Amino acid sequence: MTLQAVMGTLMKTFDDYAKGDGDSSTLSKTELVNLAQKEFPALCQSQKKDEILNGIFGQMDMDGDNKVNFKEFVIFISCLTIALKESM
Ligand SMILES: [Ca+2]
Repeated sequence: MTLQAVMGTLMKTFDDYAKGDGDSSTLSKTELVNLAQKEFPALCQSQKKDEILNGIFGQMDMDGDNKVNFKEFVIFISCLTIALKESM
């Protein structure tokens, strides 16, 4: 897979989950939970998943408007990727 394909996957994944409600340009908390359940199943098996997901949503929503836009989504995925590499 090329890096360009990875970027396309990021865009498509965001769009697929963001269109769950009337506003397809942002992820609501419900849409983020749906995304996490399908894309990060191991996380959602944790008994603390509600606490974890609330914390993640708060960290992703950098401007505090209670929605996650594409820029906030990509910045968070990048930070998560850095943390994953550092944990290896
Ligand atoms: Ca936001």
